Amino acid sequence: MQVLYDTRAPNPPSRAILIGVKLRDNVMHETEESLQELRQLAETAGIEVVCETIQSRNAPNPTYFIGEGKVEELKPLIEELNADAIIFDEELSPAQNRNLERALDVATIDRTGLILQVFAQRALTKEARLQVALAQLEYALPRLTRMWTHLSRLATGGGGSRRLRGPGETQLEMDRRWVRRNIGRVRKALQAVEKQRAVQRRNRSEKIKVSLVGYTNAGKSTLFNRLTGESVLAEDKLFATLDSTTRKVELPQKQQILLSDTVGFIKKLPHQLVAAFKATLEEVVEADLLLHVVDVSHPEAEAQIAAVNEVLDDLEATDIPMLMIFNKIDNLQTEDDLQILRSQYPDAHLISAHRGDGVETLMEALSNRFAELGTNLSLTIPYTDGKALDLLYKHGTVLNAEYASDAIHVKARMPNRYLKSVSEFLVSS
Ligand SMILES: Nc1nc2c(ncn2[C@@H]2O[C@H](COP(=O)(O)OP(=O)(O)OP(=O)(O)O)[C@@H](O)[C@H]2O)c(=O)[nH]1
Ligand SMILES: [Mg+2]
Repeated sequence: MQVLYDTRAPNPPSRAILIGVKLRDNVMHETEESLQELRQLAETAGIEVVCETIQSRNAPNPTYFIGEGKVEELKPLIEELNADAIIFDEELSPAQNRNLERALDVATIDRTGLILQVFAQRALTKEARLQVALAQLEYALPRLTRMWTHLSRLATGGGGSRRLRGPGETQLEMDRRWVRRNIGRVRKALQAVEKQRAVQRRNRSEKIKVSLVGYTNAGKSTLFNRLTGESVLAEDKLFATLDSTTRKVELPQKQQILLSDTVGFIKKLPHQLVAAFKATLEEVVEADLLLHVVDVSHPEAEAQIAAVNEVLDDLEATDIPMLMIFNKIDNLQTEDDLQILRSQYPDAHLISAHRGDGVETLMEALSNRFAELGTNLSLTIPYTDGKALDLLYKHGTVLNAEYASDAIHVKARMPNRYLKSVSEFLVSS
């Protein structure tokens, strides 16, 4: 069964008012920067932003998140600006979402919903589409009344027709059942795709794996292209990359590594998406080294680093060694901008993936690092030379040992300085 879910909303809104809320513990400029990012997300989704507004409150209003007075203020504004949506820079509860839609009679989207929409529009491969569909369905389940028009498109290819109209509650119950059934279907389809991926991954298990991680738009794909000679999509848009791409790269000391470009992270990345993108994010979790790419020319660079670390924490990937890569140094107005970050991350590599500055030094550093970690070797060791195997266990990492009738066939990684002692048993490296 071919399941290719069309995850795009059929009638996306076109003119939106953005609403930020500065709660007691927030700092105004952070709320403003976050709203700026929301604008970028909206524009990426093809929505025109007709107005931005920030409300300061001690705590969210349980009914509307914003205050009732603010809701009243919005009514004429929506009319005047001919807006067809309001977009919140927060996660609304399903009830708040519904109440706002009823009160204002326009589509109400929260930050999570918007991020899901951007992902939906940008998902090109089957796996990415399935992952987005899964996240959307899980997000939709408690919000069904609102999401319905959107969800009706998700049915394509999933098999099984459904009636569109039914009386009140029954319809809702039917919708819920339908969504649950589809969650099951999408999961199954994803499992099939993931099986293929697992096979690919097994074939690569002996290679050193390096993954690019970082905030969306930091320049991961640009760096990936520069290091691999590839031309994956790199552009000034949020979430240009949704699939991971892996290529072989040879380092200056001839070691071969597998470099993966991955999906970018963002503040308040919906947990449904992190969960749904588990397979894609395996490249991150299974890496031997992470290159954390940061756009140092961004005013929020520090907060972005923190947001990325949070997602890595969520993925339980904080134990993986990580190199900080400060990108876009060509964009910096003065060196002063860097000082605080430099003092926090003295080992960070300063580069411009775009112009190429610092990239060679980075490659050298990687090569030195892996010289220590070792080269991948295949060896055939006769049973009479057990000492060689001991050496491998002592100084290197034995990845696989097969005891055949004539000899032991070993795949291992060994620091270069010990290579000589086992070189006579090498089959190939
Ligand atoms: N000035 C400058 N721009 C850069 C540099 N590296 C990347 N860019 C630009 O930054 C934008 C984003 O680059 P990408 O490589 O797509 O970023 P990404 O991290 O892969 O982003 P996502 O895939 O969306 O998460 C593009 O317009 C790049 O041309 C750099 O060193 N200097
Ligand atoms: Mg990218």
